[in-house]
Amino acid sequence: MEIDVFTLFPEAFAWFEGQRHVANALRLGHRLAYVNYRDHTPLSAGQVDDTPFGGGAGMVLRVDVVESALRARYGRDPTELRHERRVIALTPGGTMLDDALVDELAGERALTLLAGRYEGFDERIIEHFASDQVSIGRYVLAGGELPALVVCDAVLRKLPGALGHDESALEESFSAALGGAPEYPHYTRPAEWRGWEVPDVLVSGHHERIRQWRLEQSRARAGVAAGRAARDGEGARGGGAPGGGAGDDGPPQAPGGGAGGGETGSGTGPLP
Ligand code: 6GU
Repeated sequence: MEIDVFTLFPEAFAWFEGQRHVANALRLGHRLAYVNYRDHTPLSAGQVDDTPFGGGAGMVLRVDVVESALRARYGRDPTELRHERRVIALTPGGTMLDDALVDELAGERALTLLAGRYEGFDERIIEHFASDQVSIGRYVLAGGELPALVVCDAVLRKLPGALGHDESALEESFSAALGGAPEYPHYTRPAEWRGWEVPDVLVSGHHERIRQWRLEQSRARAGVAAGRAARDGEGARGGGAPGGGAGDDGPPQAPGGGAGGGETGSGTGPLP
């Protein structure tokens, strides 16, 4: 996989390349490259943006500047590029990034990410150069660099060999292996801390019971997430849901579950 990030702040990505999964992916032959719009602007004094027609606050990234940067990188008319590779404009109103979209992007040979700054892109950039618009959430950030990092992180860790164990990305939150549900809770040593015990089943050595318990926990968390989403009147947010439900093995309640230790209750409803 080859990812080109177009940005005014390539230095924002230096730390990221030191992350283990990213370094692994690069070592395996995947590529990350940056193009600074400012290095290719046809305008004087490094100008890349301008005030919006019709008035209003902020500055808008210019279409001629982005065209020039894309031409410099790919040596052709950028309107043709999106038929050959995904050209993704990072915009707050774009398609919400989720695990399924990450999987889809991880299957591509090459990606181009366009990060904007200020008020965003001249609409003609999106209309004529981009194949997709992607958002990382319904809130506004000051620029596309953090979203570009999020996309790169999520995509690169899916590549075979990027994580320590190939399986680590298979059975994780929101994956197909868990039916799109959040992941089950994890525990490590010490087995008891301040009276907080690890669920018995996990130290039982019964692999099938452990597998069952984890599936139940994952499903219970999906129920909690769905309940929360229903109350919020919006799509599931998932992630880190306080797990309520205990399985048949009677482990202590998952964090936030409330009920006393060791109880084998099933109270898995959404929290108030
Ligand atoms: Cl992709 N860009 C910006 N500027 N803000 C965002 C976003 C993208 N996704 C969520 N907020």
